[in-house]
Amino acid sequence: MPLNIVSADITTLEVDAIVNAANPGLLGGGGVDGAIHRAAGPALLEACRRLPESSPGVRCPTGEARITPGFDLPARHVIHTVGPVWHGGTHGEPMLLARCHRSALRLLREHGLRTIAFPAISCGIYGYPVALAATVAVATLRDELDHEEAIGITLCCFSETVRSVFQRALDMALRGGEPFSAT
Ligand code: AR6
Repeated sequence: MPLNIVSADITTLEVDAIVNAANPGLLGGGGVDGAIHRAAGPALLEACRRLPESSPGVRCPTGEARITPGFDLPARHVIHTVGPVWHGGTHGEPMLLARCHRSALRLLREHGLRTIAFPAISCGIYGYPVALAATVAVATLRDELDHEEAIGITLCCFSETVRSVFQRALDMALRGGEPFSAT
């Protein structure tokens, strides 16, 4: 199945799982996290509250993922992951962002699910430059698709501007080039 890039509100997508760009507490927040909680209804917060803490206040460390039902969403499940906060790129941000995508796909497979939509993890409040995040997301997801053809992945961007950046990263990856070289 292909890797699709769309411009949409992720809470409207009818897929097996949408990914939430959450924070380690998993008790909601702004951005896509807030939108998902509003659309899923209060049962989502209760489900998140029931997830065990690995340390005080931490239900999902950066780079890991947790799954809950989707409740009132058209998506059957929500896979919550926590992207890295951008600190200039020298604090393991690309590795952690790649790990988010891999962790979410691992949960998808473990639950026998087939279709998943990702937002632009870390590209909002967490400040990751969109072009750099797009390169990591596209490379990681294409690598995963090489090993698992039976899943369908949608990259769901919240604006046409962000969608075009992700599309460019994918086009360049398909051509085997550097996505944002100076030339
Ligand atoms: N559908 C799709 N994408 C969306 C939507 C939506 N409904 N709403 C926003 N985006 P952000 P982060 C885009 O800030 O950077 C929260 O408070 C948005 O335009 O949601 O990982 C969490 O609790 C951007 O491109 O997530 C954390 O504290 C992308 O989603 C923190 O924000 C990600 O932006 C996580 O920050």
